[in-house]
Amino acid sequence: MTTAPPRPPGVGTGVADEFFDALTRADEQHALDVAGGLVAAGTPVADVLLDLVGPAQQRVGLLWQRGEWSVAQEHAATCINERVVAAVGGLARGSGERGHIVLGCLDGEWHSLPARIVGEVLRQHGWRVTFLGASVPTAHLVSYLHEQGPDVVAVSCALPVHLPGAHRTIAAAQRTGTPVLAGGPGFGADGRWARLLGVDAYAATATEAVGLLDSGRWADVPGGAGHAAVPESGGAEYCGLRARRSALVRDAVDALGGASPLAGGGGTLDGDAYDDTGQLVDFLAAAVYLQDRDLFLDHVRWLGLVLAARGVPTTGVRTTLDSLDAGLHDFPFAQGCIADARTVLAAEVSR
Ligand code: B12
Repeated sequence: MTTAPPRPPGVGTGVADEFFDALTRADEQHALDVAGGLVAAGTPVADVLLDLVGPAQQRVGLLWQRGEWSVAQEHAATCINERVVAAVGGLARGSGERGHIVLGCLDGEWHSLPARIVGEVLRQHGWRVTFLGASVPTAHLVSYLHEQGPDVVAVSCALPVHLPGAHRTIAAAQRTGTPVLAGGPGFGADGRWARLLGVDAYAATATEAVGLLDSGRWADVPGGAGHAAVPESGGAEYCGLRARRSALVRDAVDALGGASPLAGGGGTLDGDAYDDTGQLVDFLAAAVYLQDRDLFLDHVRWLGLVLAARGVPTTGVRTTLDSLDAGLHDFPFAQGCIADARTVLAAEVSR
């Protein structure tokens, strides 16, 4: 009778807590030791990345969202995790024999760590991965695809505000003959926006991506196979909104006397008035582009949560919405989004 080999240790709650505690204290060495210790004990590198580092990063985000961690604490933890991913990833050699994947973040997208984790996991599973990092300009990505001729280009998106730009990137990449794999929460929880933009495939997780790439059954992906359901121009209302962007932002900032819509006493969230207002307008534009009110409403709901956590009233956001409403009186879809956003904010406030 043969005995089954011992199961490699998984990432238990105790280890995860110890790791998170090290991030909380910004103790880089201890975090590296915990992650490296797991690999030394036989835990696969991919499990350490997906079950230890990934969830810890998400927890960091939640603590920042709730106002319990400062931006500096979040940055420190993220920098440590970037080192952990590099160190742990370097402990195992990938064969690279399955094919070549070029992976990067969409133009304007600075959340590079999620993509980095995905890249390492794919590498562990035998793919040669060229990681292009954060915010890759479309034209440069396309030239690179022409030069390198990879089997797949994978794009990561954390914030749906980048989706109008993503559409151009996806279409341009496909014109080079390279199939596009999309992933990240910015494409919608179920990847529905990725499909609207006509990606060849979408995977919610690195593990799903490994299975999909290994199977080679790209055409079986529901709604995939490179047919966009929205026009690449975004339609007339989107074009009009983009053309009016500067005026919309200027009028909204004037309506608040030069303050950010996120200002109001908390002091930990509000940045530049023009940047904060511009971001709200860009989320609205992305919702108009995809003709999906939820894209804007999710963002407004999130804003309500972050402001409430800091005791900041939503007055600034509401004044901004009023100003956008006036500036977009002839834009029916945007008006619907703004009307629903007021309801969403009111519901958050009365909670
Ligand atoms: C670290 C971080 C940052 C860092 C990023 C540094 C870096 N080098 O990556 C910095 C400081 C730059 C940053 C900036 C911002 N951030 Co930020 N950030 C985060 C944080 C805390 C962690 C991100 C992360 O690494 N997550 C962990 C990974 C493992 O999870 P994941 O993203 O879901 O990725 C997995 C899957 O989705 C999938 N996947 C991802 N990509 C791909 C790609 C492919 C091809 C496939 C197959 C799979 C796949 O696999 C991944 C691995 O398991 C998140 C919180 C969170 N919940 O994620 C906020 C978060 C994403 N950020 C947020 C915000 C608002 C911002 C800013 C707008 C803040 C500001 N006002 O400036 C800016 C925007 C910058 C920009 N233009 O991109 C919000 C977004 C809320 C929203 N939906 O609107 C979040 C959710 C924080 C929060 N809880 O409120 N951020």
